[in-house]
Amino acid sequence: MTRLTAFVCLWLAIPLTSVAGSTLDLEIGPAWSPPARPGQQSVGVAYLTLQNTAGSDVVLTQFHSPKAKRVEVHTHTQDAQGVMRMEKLDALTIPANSTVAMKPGGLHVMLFDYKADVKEGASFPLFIGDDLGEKAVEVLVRASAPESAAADDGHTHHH
Ligand SMILES: [Cu+2]
Repeated sequence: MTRLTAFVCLWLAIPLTSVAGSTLDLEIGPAWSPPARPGQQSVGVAYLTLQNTAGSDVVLTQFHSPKAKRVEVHTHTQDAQGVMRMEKLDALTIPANSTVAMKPGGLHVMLFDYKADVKEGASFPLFIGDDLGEKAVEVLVRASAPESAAADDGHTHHH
């Protein structure tokens, strides 16, 4: 009887968390976006810190925001001529027990047909998700990375 109860609970738990959209097992660190510059209002960029404390990889495939018609994840790569180019990623993998920190010049979220009606100090929602669920992230509009974003970077050295 105990065994049957346990089985039923487990079976119920899976679809319920899925419906709630809480299956996305990620801790989101500071999310920020620099204010749009004059003449650049149609394209925005955002940086997130994504921490996966679970024992399995999280593969993000869904990105959207009411602030943009299209949201993509880009990486910067250097071509043979030394020119930095942006490359679209179809999926962003956050490996198990790892943190992926986006930053200027590296990984970033690109917002196309961006509605630049948010001023510095304001925020806007960004939705990220995998095949099972999604999560809303509040992106703060500010001129530079929050202190804690830099501190989360495992490569930061203090002097
Ligand atoms: Cu880009």
